[in-house]
Amino acid sequence: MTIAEPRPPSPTSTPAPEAAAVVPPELTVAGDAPLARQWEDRPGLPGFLTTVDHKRIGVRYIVTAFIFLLVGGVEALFMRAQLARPGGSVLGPDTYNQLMTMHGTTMVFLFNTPVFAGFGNYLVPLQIGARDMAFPRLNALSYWIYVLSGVFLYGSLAMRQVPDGGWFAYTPLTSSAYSPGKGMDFWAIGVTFLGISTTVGAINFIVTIMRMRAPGMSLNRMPIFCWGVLSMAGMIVFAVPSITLAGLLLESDRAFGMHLFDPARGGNPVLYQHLFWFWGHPEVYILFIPATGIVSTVIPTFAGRRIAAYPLVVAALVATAFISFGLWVHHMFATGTPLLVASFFSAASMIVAIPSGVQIFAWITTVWLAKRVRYEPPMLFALGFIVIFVIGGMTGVMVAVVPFDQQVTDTYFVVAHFHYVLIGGTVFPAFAGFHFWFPKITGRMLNPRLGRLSFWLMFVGTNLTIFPMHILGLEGMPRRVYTYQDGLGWNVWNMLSSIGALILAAGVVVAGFDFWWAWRRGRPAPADPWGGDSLEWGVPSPPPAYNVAAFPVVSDLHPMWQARDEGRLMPAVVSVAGEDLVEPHGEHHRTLTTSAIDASSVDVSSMPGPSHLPLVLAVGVLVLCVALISRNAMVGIAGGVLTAVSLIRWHDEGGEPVE
Ligand code: HEM
Ligand SMILES: [Cu+2]
Repeated sequence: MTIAEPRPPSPTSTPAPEAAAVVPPELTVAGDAPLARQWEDRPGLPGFLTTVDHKRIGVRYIVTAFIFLLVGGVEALFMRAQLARPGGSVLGPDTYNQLMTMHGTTMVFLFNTPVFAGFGNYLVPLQIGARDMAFPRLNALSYWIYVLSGVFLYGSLAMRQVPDGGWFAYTPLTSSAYSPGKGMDFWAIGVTFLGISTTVGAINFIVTIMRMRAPGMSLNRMPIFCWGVLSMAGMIVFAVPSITLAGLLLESDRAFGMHLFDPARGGNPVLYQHLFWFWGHPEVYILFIPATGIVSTVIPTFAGRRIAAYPLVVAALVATAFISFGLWVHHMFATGTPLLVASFFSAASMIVAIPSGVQIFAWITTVWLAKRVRYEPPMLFALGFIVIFVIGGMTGVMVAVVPFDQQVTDTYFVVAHFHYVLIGGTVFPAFAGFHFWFPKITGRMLNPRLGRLSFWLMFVGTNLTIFPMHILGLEGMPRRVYTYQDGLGWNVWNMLSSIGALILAAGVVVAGFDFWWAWRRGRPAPADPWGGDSLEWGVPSPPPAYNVAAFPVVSDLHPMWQARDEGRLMPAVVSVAGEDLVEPHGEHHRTLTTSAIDASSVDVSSMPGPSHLPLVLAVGVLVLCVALISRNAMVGIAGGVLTAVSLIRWHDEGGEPVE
């Protein structure tokens, strides 16, 4: 392995001044170099459809998820318009049930999980100093299946068969006896279809993080965001099979007359709840953990100092990932769960607050000890997250108490609780991430004044929308009602909540405008606008298709700060076993693989390039889903052929060779 020792930047390559200060010129090469030519996609639509570039796939995930956030937000606004006054006539009961179901399903499945897959996709290879994800074609497949499962779910609108049984689709309500139309088939098949994407993505993250970190980046030098993504991915591998099974079994009952959930014929409807929530509860941490990874990246950057207690914060992340698999029955305290069983899950539901507390104190300590804190928009969203999430966390401990939960289950108190932890715990960190990495992704700066305006509108809007729901719940307002009578003392709180929803929506619109405008006309961004500590700030904004020409050698948890503090450039690997990594030969995309724990032993691995097969395979599976909904054998055969042919071709092309 040849390491290029730090030396002054060569006059030829003119990287941005900041980059020149800390990264050897070998980390980037001139635009027309063979490496750049080898990694760049074909221009236009062919490149768009065949790319396997993690950055392009990451951006697609983020943009698509943002669009679904807007869709879910509009659905919520309609519900709030209906509930603003008693006896509302904006929506009828069926439409309300459809909007409520699609809102919950869209926000959790199509916005929240994918937005963090998007951040992970874009950032993990850059933060670990790799050129791509371990399985680039699988990566493309996971995106195509994600977007096509969203198209499939919303295809139900075109068929006027919209899912209406609630986002957790409990039986017997969602059995074909009580939900005769195709709506809940769309839900069950759509969720199962999407599960393929999430699982494939998770496996990709685990292998990438464990085998492709830069030389020297041992696990205790890995950025916290990557720990967040690794924990998220590990949880997905164990949790998603449960929701996949719930969806498949529900569809078997509905489409093939099975009776797994029908008590009259030996089935058990509570089994469905166990399968759903064995995924459902870890799911909220599958969202929360990468979100905390973003917060643990943003807060130290704007506090200008290392995070307090890094090892404890990492341990807290991993502990949360494990403990969260022991909580799911707290969603079922009112289903006749024996008290002894319930008390175990109640205790576990309180224990899980401890690692979250550790992280919150680490963030507060980091800010507390900072010499100077910069309250830029990313930092505001990160601090807003702490305030809103702590309120949600406190009501979480309340509903973990069995007798209290039995009082408030299925009321607006629970709706308030999960919106505080979901909006506070995931939407605010996502917006911190949007503002923090927008310059890196687009090469342009956002407008900080619009950023601050959007933050305050979202912060005030969230609290005004959701806080009154606690009071409504304590006053007995059940969830999932499309209207309510006058004179129950619920009018003011509902009106406040609806006004709050408008303010929150205005904040999201201001942010959307800021992103759209800056992407086209924003001030050019340097490689490192914030003074970040991890490797993504060492490459230009936006990064070249190959990310790094030479692979940085890492010897600190904060490589960019270390190079800056020591006023020297970072050494980097330029060849291994005589194989030149900067001036590559042959077609295959080359990257480094390193050993799992301490990233000491280094090897070169090659990955296949762009391909249309991931898209074709995803379309094949979509056609199979359509065949299931339409019960059409011909469509089924077409989908089967498309899927089989693309799988065989993929295999013949050698799939994902990692030597
Ligand atoms: C943007 C502001 C939001 C507003 C105004 C809002 C409002 C609402 C309302 C009014 C309901 C229906 C409650 C009922 O009838 O029982 C609801 C349900 C729900 N919301 Fe939101 N929501 C928002 C954001 C979110 C976000 C960001 C998420 C998740 C990430 C989310 C997840 C859910 C879920 C899972 C349900 C339950 C649906 C069901 O009962 O089937 N919401 N929301
Ligand atoms: Cu839970």
